Amino acid sequence: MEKEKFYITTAIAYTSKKPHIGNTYEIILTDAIARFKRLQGYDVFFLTGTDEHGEKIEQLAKQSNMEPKAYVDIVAKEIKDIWDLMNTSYNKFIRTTDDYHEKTVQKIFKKLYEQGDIYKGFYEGLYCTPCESFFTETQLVDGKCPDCGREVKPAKEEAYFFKMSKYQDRLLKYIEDNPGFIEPEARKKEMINNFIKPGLQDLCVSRTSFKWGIPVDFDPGHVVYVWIDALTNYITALGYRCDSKDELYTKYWPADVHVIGKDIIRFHTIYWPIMLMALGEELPKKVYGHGWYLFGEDKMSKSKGNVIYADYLVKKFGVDAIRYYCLSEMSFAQDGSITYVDIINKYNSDLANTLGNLVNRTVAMINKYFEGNIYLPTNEEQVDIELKQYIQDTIVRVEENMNKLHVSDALEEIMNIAKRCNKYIDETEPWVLGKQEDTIPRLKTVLYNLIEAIRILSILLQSFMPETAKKIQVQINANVLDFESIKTFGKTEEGKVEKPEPLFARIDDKKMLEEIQKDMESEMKVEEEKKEEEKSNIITIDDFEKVELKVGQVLSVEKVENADKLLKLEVDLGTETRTIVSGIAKWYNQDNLLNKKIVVVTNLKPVKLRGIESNGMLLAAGEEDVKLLTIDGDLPAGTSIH
Ligand code: ME8
Repeated sequence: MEKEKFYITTAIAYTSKKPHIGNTYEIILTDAIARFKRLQGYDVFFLTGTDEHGEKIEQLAKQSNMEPKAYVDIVAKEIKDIWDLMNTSYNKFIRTTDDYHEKTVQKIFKKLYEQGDIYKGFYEGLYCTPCESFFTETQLVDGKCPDCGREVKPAKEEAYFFKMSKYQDRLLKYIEDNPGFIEPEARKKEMINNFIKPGLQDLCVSRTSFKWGIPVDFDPGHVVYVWIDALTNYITALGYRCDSKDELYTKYWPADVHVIGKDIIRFHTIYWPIMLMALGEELPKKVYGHGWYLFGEDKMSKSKGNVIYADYLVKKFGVDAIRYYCLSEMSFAQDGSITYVDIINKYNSDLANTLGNLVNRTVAMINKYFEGNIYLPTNEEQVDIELKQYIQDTIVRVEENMNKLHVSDALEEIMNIAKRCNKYIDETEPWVLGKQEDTIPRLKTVLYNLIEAIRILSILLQSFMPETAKKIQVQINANVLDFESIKTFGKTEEGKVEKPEPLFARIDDKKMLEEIQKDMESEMKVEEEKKEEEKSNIITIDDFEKVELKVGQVLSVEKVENADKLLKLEVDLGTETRTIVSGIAKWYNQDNLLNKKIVVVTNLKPVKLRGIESNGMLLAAGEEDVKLLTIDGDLPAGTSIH
């Protein structure tokens, strides 16, 4: 029978800077869902990638003295390396600078323009550069950007717009007809009541104020503004080419779920479906906006120095411990909190004490009593029936939770199997059974039940902690590993376990926190040294080239009334004459200045001195005795100096 398809995506991460643990949570979450679906027998396609255009990225590249493409190449690699480090099983990593994506976006833009969904106009509003978004006055929070809380500035530019309102009734109907489309439910009401019902604003879809974007091919100067470029990744990655469609697209589209953060729900549940309607394509089945990880109670921010990165956490705690923490500490539709103390506590209680201990004790007892041999069970007691029932019920609850995307609840249920098994050990007291010959058959049964429970647990765990699940399966030599096999208790056959290997060594919390403190201090030192370096007066050639210098010839010299030090000069700059006010009256006058060829800074912001606008600056040397810089030889006025 052909497998049912399941297409799942993450948001594509901005290549503005290295992703923090919050962004990393999203790929781990999506990975757990994708792996679980594969386990359930679906044919899964899991897409992730990077969002690489925009003004902010252009600015950041400039600050690093780099071309935007060279800059995004570095950050995209950093992102991909972290996704790989976290052992995520994506099928494709798309970059919005990929050639096929750029070409398709141009075709899409043109098609929408030609069919009248996009028109040209002017955009005026309050603009937030980091978020690359315009806002109206009423959308601001305390006069600042509602998304990031930073300053906004008034801006106006020629731009193309997407007529959103044309599709709003159809969108509303789709949302109402498909109750599972927007998750969580509360955000659905917000989208309907705050955005769709009051009437959708047209969306600005091109920009002229920066260059780093996909060019609108029929109107040079315009680049496609971020959302058409970014959202369409979900279809271009599958081979949607506007005028043709690859097999992959026909097979996997529409998406079964777009997993994204709560801040971009509006873009995915309003603009994206409307773009698809305009293209005549099917809409995604579900958009799930997860919560955000906070550092304790605070939003993570570099300036607050509370940004946590996944690679550092992995170095300290290991990949699976971090996957486990991230997946279990954020409940469905809520925000989560992350602190080093909480990670250590959870690691010690859940991973070292509950899970690690269970596997270790069980494997150690089988080695101790039966030289590693697993024997089939012989006699069943009430405690065994209860254990089996508990496990069967739990499997159902895990599946139900995963189908609802209640991932942390599913994981908690799985961990409860380990707790329940530890309780079973207390109830059956294998160390007592091992003392007498006549209870040995019972001991064999108890240890069999534990190994079988651990096998089931490891299969359920593999979507969340793949490496740990594998390690467990290797230790117990489990070879029946399919999902169906866990639905009947007792698939383990006679066999042997390996020697016990601890899965998670307990962490000394005091020592670990001291280490982290030290690491943070040395990182802060490096940051400070970097800042000091930036503050020092070394400049790059690019900095120097910002100053525009030209040869100027003095055409007239006048004293400024009531100002002993100032002279007003008219200076010929070849294509124009400028008025420059300069404080050189003590050393210069008409006689020694007229017709002189001097050096002028021509791109300085004009200033008013004694009511006269001075438009440029002369270069001179000395404090007590001042001499103007002149030209050695003859060059025409206006010659640029470099
Ligand atoms: O939004 N906790 O990219 P991005 C959890 N390029 N999730 C968080 C988070 C936190 N503290 N901070 C951010 C973009 N995220 C766009 C997406 S999709 C076509 C374009 C989530 O790098 C955020 O909500 O800023 C988003 O889903 C993802 O990380 C990438 O964020």
